Amino acid sequence: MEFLDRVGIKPSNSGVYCGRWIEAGGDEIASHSPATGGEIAKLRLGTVAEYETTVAAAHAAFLRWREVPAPRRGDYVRRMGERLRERKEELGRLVSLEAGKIIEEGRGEVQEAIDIADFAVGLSRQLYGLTIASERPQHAMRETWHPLGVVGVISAFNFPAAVWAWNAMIALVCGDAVLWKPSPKAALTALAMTNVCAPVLEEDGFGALLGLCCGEGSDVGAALTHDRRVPLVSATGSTRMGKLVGEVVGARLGRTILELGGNNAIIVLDDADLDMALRAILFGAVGTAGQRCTSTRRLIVQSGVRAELERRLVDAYATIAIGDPLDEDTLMGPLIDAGAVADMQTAIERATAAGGEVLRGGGRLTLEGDLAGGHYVDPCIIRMPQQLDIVCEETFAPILYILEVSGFDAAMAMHNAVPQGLSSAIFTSNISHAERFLSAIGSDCGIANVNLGTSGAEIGGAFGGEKETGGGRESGSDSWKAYMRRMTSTINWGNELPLAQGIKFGD
Ligand code: UN1
Repeated sequence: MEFLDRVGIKPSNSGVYCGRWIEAGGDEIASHSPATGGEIAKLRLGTVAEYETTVAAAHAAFLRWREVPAPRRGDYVRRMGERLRERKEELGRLVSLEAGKIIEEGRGEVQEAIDIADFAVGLSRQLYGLTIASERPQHAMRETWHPLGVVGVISAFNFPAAVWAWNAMIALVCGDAVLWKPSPKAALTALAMTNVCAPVLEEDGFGALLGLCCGEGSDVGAALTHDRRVPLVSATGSTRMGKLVGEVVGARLGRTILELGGNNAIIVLDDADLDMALRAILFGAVGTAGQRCTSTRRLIVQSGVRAELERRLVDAYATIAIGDPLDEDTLMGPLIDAGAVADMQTAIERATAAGGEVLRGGGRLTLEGDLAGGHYVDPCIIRMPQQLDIVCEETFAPILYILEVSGFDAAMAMHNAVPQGLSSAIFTSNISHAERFLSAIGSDCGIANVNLGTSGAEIGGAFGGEKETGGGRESGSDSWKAYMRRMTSTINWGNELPLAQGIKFGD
């Protein structure tokens, strides 16, 4: 696989970078393709010892980086974006090979990293503070934003490149350093992203700003979350993991950005455009084999169109090409590993035991030839009598639960009655229902869409969700503020010392 060489992946690799690749002291693991089960390459994990080296180097680099003017920091990020453009195809192939998502989505993921780099470049000239009218004569007030320090990034297997880029590109222009602990299930992509981006910084001795320490959550992850040199930890993954991270970082009063589980629904009302709804549901529920945090897991459909939509979905599912994610014609690749296949089977068993009716799919698939060792499944549609416990949980697999409702109010109540609050969507041609869905009494999610699906957000908006999704926001809009510290300053340019609130003190 020659393309791996072009993004710096060798048969054996170190998983630790601190301005240069250093020898890692942990176990050597092999990264396997979920599509074939075959080994892609080996990498040696870091331990707490290498974590220490990496964080110390990142912190030292931060102390110099914070003095570089933000637009000049943006210029480094611009050059990273250019290098990502040059290596888009190779990186996209690696994402596809290692995470199992189809090649088109692999490319899309690298494009998402390029887009956020572009966004960050513009942002580097727009880290605006405020001026505030002072109540005191001859006084001025202002807010200034300053760099924070080393930002820890914990990323999941399913977006092994883009989610790091959301954090890293923004953190860099904000004047921070980054220390990345990727999922061991997709660590080669982390190596490759570092190989492509860090040389831009290395030229000026700033390579350690993009620290990388592949390792286990129990040692490297724990060291990172406990570390007072890391004022902000941005973590993407399960709610279980996020609660741990939140507790540990919260106990030292550090900051977190948590982007955790989703249980995203599409509501389809009787007046919806069913052609559009169908396409959105397919992309949301089957795309990335249901392994996005934004994947569509619930379809809440009004009685008048339930039967037709169900029929059309069952027909459409039957046409989905399942197979090698690197084949351009494939629409659904494998799940990440055998554990994910088992979790899907368990969820289906629980749903049927509770009265759910499988309308199609759900089984494990054994494909032929090279693909025989892959983790393939048949995407599943289950009609549920009610929103029972299993429907309230996030299962990272292509299971779509269908729930019938009588109208908008019932749909809305059901929609919000789950613990998670990431993404949501409604299909309707009724402007009143659409606007109510987006209003304070509508969707309780961080993302709410009208006449498009739950997944596939653009980078320009703030990304994240409420409730057990963790409340963090990453990527666009003003998410950058979480990566900086705010300073409020009052300047007295007169010759008196008036006190605020008109207080007289010994005058
Ligand atoms: C994730 O699954 O963790 O909105 C991120 C989307 C992508 C990002 C998903 N832009 O589906």
